[in-house]
Amino acid sequence: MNIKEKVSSIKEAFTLLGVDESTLSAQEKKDLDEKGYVVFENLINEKWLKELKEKYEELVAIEGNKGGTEVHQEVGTKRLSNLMNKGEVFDGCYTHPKVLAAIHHILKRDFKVSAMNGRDSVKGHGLQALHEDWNDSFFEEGVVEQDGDYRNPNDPFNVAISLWMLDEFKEDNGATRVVPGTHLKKAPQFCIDDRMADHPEQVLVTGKAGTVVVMNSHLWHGGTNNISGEPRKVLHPYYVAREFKQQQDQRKHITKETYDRISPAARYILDVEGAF
Ligand SMILES: O=C(O)CCC(=O)C(=O)O
Repeated sequence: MNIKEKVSSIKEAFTLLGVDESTLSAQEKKDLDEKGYVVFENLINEKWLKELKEKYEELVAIEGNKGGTEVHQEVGTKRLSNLMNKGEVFDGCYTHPKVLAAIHHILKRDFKVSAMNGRDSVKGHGLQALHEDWNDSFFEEGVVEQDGDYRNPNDPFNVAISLWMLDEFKEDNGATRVVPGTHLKKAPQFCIDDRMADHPEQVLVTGKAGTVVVMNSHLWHGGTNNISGEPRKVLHPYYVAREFKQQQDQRKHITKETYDRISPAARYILDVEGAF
């Protein structure tokens, strides 16, 4: 296929990006199925890591208290959004073959980017309620009938996320907590009373800078309190099954500069083909 041709399925995008059945090992697939997440160590090389960190800091300095406004702001947290339009350095994150293979293993069908945000909690902040990332905002108004959960346990999974650690995630700087296996349960608000409290089965996902975690977003998870105040910058390329709404309308936000720079496969994954 010519590199400039239009891509019309995730299968075609995968062929162009070099994703196939062997991209994930059997153990990686098992982790996703059973624990609900998989850890890829050293996925970001040193040079790229440095560039990503520098760009993150540069954007935080430029955007100040406006950071994250395109999608979401959070007290005590330096957030960024719309990163696909804020630097070529981010192009390789949401199109990384290993990440895409893991996302497809979770969603098992055609999908697209939902949003690409960044998050860095400051000292004494960052604790989030245990949550899953699936809620009624993904449906057109009036479509969802709330019956105690937003997803039937027999339905396929709808959302998945990758966590790109730009700093080391430690026990005391606000690493993400997860409760392994809970992607197979109902959402936490229907199962536990105090979602801010530690959960007896929670695990802190720690890792060196350069580690990437792919997580089923129906897994119960959340940021923890940054006690030490050391930075814990993370990027969140986040995906949704193609039939649902994106957290950030990519077609509305895509700039001509980004559109012209990225590949047809990337345009398909952002769902912006024909925007210009
Ligand atoms: O950055 C993290 O540790 C997780 C963030 C998260 O789950 C969220 O913002 O919804």
